[in-house]
Amino acid sequence: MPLSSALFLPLVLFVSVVTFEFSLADPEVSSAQPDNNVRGNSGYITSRNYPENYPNDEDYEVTVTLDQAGPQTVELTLDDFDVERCTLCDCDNVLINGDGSNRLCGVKNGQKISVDVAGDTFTVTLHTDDDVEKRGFNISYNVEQGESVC
Ligand SMILES: *[C@@H]1O[C@H](CO)[C@@H](O)[C@H](O)[C@H]1NC(C)=O
Ligand SMILES: [Ca+2]
Ligand SMILES: [Ca+2]
Repeated sequence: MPLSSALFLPLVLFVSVVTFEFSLADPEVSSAQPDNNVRGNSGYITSRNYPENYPNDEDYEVTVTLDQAGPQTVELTLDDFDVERCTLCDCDNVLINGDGSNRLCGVKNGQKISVDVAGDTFTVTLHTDDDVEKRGFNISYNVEQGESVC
């Protein structure tokens, strides 16, 4: 029937254009990827895409869940750490437990940081601005001391 095919053809064109746009958009949704979560009393915390460069314009939060609640001390070692450096770490920066008094940036291989953890989780957040992507980090951690409660 001429009328129904006249309606059908534009519909097919419309659907294929929409499908094409979705497949084009797909690889660009990096900020929609889930954040990385880590479990256990020791392990590694890495930035997105490590050892490839991290992306611009995001807050990437890794939540580490330990085997028990605290209070306890966790030792972090910055085994590999390369984050864009600006004065006061205002460009890209890493916060442990959201603690703005201890912003990390620059190249800091081998540095150790002790973190007091009250509960059973802590977070490592990488904030990035709109340019200069670096490799990011591979941080090892282990629970150093737990307070045994009798
Ligand atoms: C982080 O470093 C450890 C120790 O060198 C290594 O085994 C691990 O594969 C690294 N993680 C990534 C994602 O490269
Ligand atoms: Ca920048
Ligand atoms: Ca940057």
